[in-house]
Amino acid sequence: MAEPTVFEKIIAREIPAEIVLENDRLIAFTDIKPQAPMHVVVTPKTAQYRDVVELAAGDPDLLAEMVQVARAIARERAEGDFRLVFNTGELAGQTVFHVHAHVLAGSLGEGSLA
Ligand code: DGP
Repeated sequence: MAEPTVFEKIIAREIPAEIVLENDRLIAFTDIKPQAPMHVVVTPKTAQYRDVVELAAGDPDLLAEMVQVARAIARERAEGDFRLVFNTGELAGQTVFHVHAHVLAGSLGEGSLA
């Protein structure tokens, strides 16, 4: 068995996080290193998929649900418009290999990428 990632520890309440939404399949919490006025991470509770490519192939409905949840959070916590970033692979900045979306909203600064 692989070592649990930090997200699995958040899901298991082993480490604290500001949880903004949770249902039976997904959890969303504020990012510890925010890169926009609103920066929330949305991630499946299952640790089965390491990145969005695996998730899209294995459970496209769950990926679609992540997008809907991102929209709901951006409507509730910001003005509704948002960016969705899936860092995919180490060279692209992925550090936690448990698929997750960064939901970013607010003033992002010129040309910034999370
Ligand atoms: P990525 O680099 O795309 O794999 O994104 C991982 C994100 O997870 C990064 O923006 C920081 C965030 N993160 C890492 N550890 C913690 C933590 O313990 N709590 C919270 N809330 N976020 C974390």
